[in-house]
Amino acid sequence: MSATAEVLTSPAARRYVESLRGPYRDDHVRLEPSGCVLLSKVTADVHRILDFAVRPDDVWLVTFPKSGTTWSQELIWLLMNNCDVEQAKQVPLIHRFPFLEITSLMPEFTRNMPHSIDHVERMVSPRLIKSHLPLDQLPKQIKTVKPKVIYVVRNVQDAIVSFYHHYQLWGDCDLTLDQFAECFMDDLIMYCPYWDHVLPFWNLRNEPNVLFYSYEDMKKDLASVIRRVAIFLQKTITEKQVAQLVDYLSFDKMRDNPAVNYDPVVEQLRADYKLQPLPSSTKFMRRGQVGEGKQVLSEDIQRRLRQWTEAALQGSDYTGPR
Ligand code: PPS
Repeated sequence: MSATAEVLTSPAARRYVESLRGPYRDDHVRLEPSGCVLLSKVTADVHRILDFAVRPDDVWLVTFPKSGTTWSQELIWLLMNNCDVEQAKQVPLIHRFPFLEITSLMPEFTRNMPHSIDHVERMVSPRLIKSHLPLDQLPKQIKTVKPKVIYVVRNVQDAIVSFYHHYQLWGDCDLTLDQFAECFMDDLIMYCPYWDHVLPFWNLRNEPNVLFYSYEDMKKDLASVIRRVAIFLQKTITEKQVAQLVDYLSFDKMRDNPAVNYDPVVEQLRADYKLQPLPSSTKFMRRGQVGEGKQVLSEDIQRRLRQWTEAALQGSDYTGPR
C-alpha cells in the first residue's frame, strides 16, 4: 500500500464494507492529499492521476457521484459535436466521454477496452473527461493549465438516495437507506466527504474557466442550462437545436437509450459477481426527480443531515442546493 492512502479500520468502516457485495467490496482508504475515501484498488493509480498531463483545450466534467453527470456528459458531448444525435446514439458514452478513474475503480467496467487513463491520454483534442475526484485529487495541472471545468452539484439528500440505489445496482448492499445515510455522514462511502467535494468548486465558480450549476437547475429549466453551457464552451446553438436537445435529453429518452443508460454493463457486471438478477424496473436511469430524499429518508436522518450540512457550511457563502 502506498503512503498516499490510509485504510479505514474502524468497526463502522468494517461493517460498511462487509455489507457490500460486488465490485465495491474492497478495503476503503482515505487518499492523500484530499482526504477523499475510495477503494484501496484505486491507490495504485493515485500518482499517475495527480501527474496526468492536462491540455488547455480539455473539458473536464467533475461531480460528486449521482449529481447529474451522465445527463451533463451527453449535453456537453452534443454541444461539442454539432448536436450530432445520430453518432451519440451509436457510440456508447464511455467511449465518447471517458471516465478518468473508472478502470482504477472498477476494472471490469472497461474489460474489453484500454485502461481509462490510457484512453484519455491517447484521445484527440479537445478531450471530454469525466471524473468524480475532488479538486485536490485531480491532476495537479488542472490548477495551472486551467482547462474548462464544469462542476454539477445536486441536493445532498437526493444524491444519497440515488447513490444508495447505485450500490444496489452495481452490487448489493445490505444496509437500509437510513444506515447508508449515516455512513455517508461518517465519510465511509466512496468519494466522501461530500461538502469537501462541493465547496472547493463552489469557491472557484466565478473563475473564467469554471462553470458551476446544479441538477436542480437542469430539472427546472434545461433549455437555460443548455444555453449557459453552450456559451461557456463557445459554441453557437440555434433555438431549434436547443429544443431538439431538450427533447433528446429528457429522462424518458435517456432511460431508453442504450448508449447512455448502462443497462448492458450492469447486466454483465452482476453476472460476473454472481449477483441475483434485478427486477427489470431497477435501472441506472431510475427516477430522475428532485425531492425524493424528503420522501424516503426518515425524519430523524433528515434532521441530522440538515445539522451536518449546517456545520459543514459554517463560514461558507454557499447558496446552491443542499
Ligand atoms: S453517476 O453514476 O455518478 O455517473 O450518476 P449520475 O449520472 O451523476 O446521476 C444519475 C442520476 O441522474 C439521473 N438522470 C436524469 N435525471 C433527469 N433527467 C435525465 N435525463 C437524467 N439522466 C440521468 C438518474 O436517473 C440518476 O438519478 P436517480 O435519482 O437515481 O434517478
